[in-house]
Amino acid sequence: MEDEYRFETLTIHAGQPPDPATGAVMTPIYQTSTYVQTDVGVHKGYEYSRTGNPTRTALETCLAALEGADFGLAFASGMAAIDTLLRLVSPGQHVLVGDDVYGGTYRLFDRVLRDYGLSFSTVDMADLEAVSRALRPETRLVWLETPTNPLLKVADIAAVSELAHDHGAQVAVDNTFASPFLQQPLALGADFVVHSTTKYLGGHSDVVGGAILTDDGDACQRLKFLQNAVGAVPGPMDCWLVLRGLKTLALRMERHCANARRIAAFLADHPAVERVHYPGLPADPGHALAARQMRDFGGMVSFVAKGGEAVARRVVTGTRLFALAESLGGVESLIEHPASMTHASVADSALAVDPGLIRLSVGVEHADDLIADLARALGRGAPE
Ligand code: P1T
Repeated sequence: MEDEYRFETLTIHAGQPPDPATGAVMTPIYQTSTYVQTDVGVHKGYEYSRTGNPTRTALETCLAALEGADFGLAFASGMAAIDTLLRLVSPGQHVLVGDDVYGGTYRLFDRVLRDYGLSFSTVDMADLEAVSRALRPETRLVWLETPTNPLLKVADIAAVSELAHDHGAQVAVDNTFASPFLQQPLALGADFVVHSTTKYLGGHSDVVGGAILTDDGDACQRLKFLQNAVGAVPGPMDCWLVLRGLKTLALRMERHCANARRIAAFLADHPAVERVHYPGLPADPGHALAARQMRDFGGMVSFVAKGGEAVARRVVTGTRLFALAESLGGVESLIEHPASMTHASVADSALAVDPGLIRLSVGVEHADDLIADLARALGRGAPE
C-alpha cells in the first residue's frame, strides 16, 4: 500500500481495510487477552495479546506506512519504545546522544541504562565536525531528536547517518516533534525512527503510547522478540485511539504549523521577549536545513522572556487558553516551564535548560485567540 497512495490517504487506510468479518468501516477494538486454538498450535495468527493483537497490528502497519518503513512495532509509551530499542546496545558499547533531548530520555540513559554497562556521551548534532570527533570505535548507536525538545535545534539526518555508518554505528531518530508528515528519517538514511505516539500521532491528549519503525529486518526480529519478552505493549483501546488520531494527522499538522509560524513571528517582534527558538524563523540557526529537510517547521515554539525565571513563571501561569501542562502535540495549546517540568530530571546534567525558557505546544485553535492570550500573559509577566 505504501507505494500506491500518498501520505494523507495512508493515514486513513493503511492497515485498516473494512473488517472482513462484519464490514465495520472502523478497525474493531479487539478487547481480548487470548485467542482460541482449534488444535494445539492451530490458530488464526494470534495466540496471546502481549505477543500480538489485531488492533495493534493495524496501528503498527499504519505507522510503518507513514514512516515509509518495512516494519512497525507499537509500545505502551514512548519511553517503553526507547527502552526496548536501547536493548540492542550491549554492555561496553557506547551511545552518542544529541545534547538537547527530552529529559525523560536522558534520565533513562543516564540514571538507568548506565547501571547496565552502557556508556553515553552528548554532542551538538548540528555540529558535524563535533559529531565526527565524538564517534568512538565502540559507538553502537547515535541517538538524536530533530527538532529537539525543548530548544528546537535542527540536525542534518542524512549527514549524521553517513558519519555514523562510516564508523559502524546505527542511527535512531526520535521523530516525535516533527511527525512523519513533516519528515521521514528512514528515507534520509536513519536506521530507526522512534515516536511517542502520545503526541502528534494520537493528537488529542487522550492516550500514552510509543513506536519503533525500521527497515532493518534482523533488528526488527530482535525487537519483536523483546516486545513480547519484555512486554511493554499498548492495549487495544489505546491502539485504536492512536489510529483514530492518525486519520487527521495531515490536517492537524498543517494548522499546527501555520499557527506556530504566526506565534513565532509575534513573539520575535514582542518587546518583552528576549529570544525565540523556532526553525521557521528566517533568523533561526536551523532555518535553512529545516527548509530543506522538513515539509514545514512544526507546531512547537520556545522562547525566553526578558526577566528570566521569575517572569517565565508568571507568563506560564498567566495564560487562559494555553494550559500549563507537560506533553505536546494535542489539538489544544499547552504552555510549560521545561526547567521545572519536562526537563527537571536533567537539571544537574549537561542537558540542563535555561530556567527562563518557556515552551509552547501550539494547538489548532484560531491563531488570533492564541496570540491575544500570549499578549495578555506577556503583559502580566513584565517586570514592574
Ligand atoms: O511520554 P512518552 O509517551 O513515554 O514519550 C516520551 C517522549 C519521547 N520522546 C520525546 C521527544 C518526548 O517529547 C517524549 C515525552 N515528552 C513530554 C512528555 C514532554 O512534555 O516533552
